[in-house]
Amino acid sequence: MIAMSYFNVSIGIAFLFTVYNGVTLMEKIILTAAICGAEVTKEQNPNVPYTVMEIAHEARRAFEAGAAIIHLHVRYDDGTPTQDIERFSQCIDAIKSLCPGVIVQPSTGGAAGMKNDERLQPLGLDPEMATLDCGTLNFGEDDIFVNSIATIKYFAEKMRERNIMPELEVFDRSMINTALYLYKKDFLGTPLHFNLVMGVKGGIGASLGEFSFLKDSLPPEASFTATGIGRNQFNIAAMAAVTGGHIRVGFEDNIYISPGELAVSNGQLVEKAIRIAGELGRIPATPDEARNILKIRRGAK
Ligand code: KMH
Ligand code: ZN
Repeated sequence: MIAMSYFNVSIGIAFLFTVYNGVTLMEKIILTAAICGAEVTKEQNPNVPYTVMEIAHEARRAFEAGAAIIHLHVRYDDGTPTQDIERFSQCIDAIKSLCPGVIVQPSTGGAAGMKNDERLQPLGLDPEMATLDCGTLNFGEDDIFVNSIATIKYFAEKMRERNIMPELEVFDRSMINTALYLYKKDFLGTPLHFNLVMGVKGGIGASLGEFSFLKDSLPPEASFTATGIGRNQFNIAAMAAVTGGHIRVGFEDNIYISPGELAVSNGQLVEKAIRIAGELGRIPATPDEARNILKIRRGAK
């Protein structure tokens, strides 16, 4: 009797893990590490990297922990965010030498207030992927992150010209509408890959209901990563893991390993996300597996 119910429970769990929402969950999960960001400072967490070597070593810690993608902002040595192509080039070279094969995904968001062509500079290095922010929102207390539809079209064209895969950053439901509008107008091709960024002050929250709402708004064939800001980081990671999504963690989004305890590195955040995903039946993808899952081309810088 006990053996029978154990058997039934096992079958039930296997079924759940296999067919939830038509997705096979016993599958690889892509970990993205957003190691630096443009806003977070050493005053908030002294382990936030600024210099080229600090950025490269933080990338390595994340890579060794299992990150396949490094979402990259860069700073000058005093912490000022920059989209300068030279600085990106130095950081990408240093990251690639310490993290062989890793996918580097430069930000084209930069910091709020930067001009469009300033933000686009890292595309000149022909990365495999880059972010494409799909709308305007209040960003924290004081800033507005401006992305008009004309701007998004301009960025999408620049990425297409260079065969760079956009990761579609959506901070709210309306931005999915905008992305799908741009797809319909042929500014974006398939496959569509989204990053659901949840919990920015000014954007959508990070509750289970909001996560389901955003996820269920995606086209079924699209892939997605989910990013929870601040205390939402690991809740959102778990939600992504059980629904067939991928996970982003890192200092850009959260500086704590647990409430009140600062993280010592991006690697520690990646390790925790992988531990959670592992308990839920997901295995971290290598960079090459991530390239296959996302169908991104090989051979770019
Ligand atoms: N720093 C934010 C204003 C991105 O990387 O594409 C925008 C941002 C998004 O971080
Ligand atoms: Zn970013």
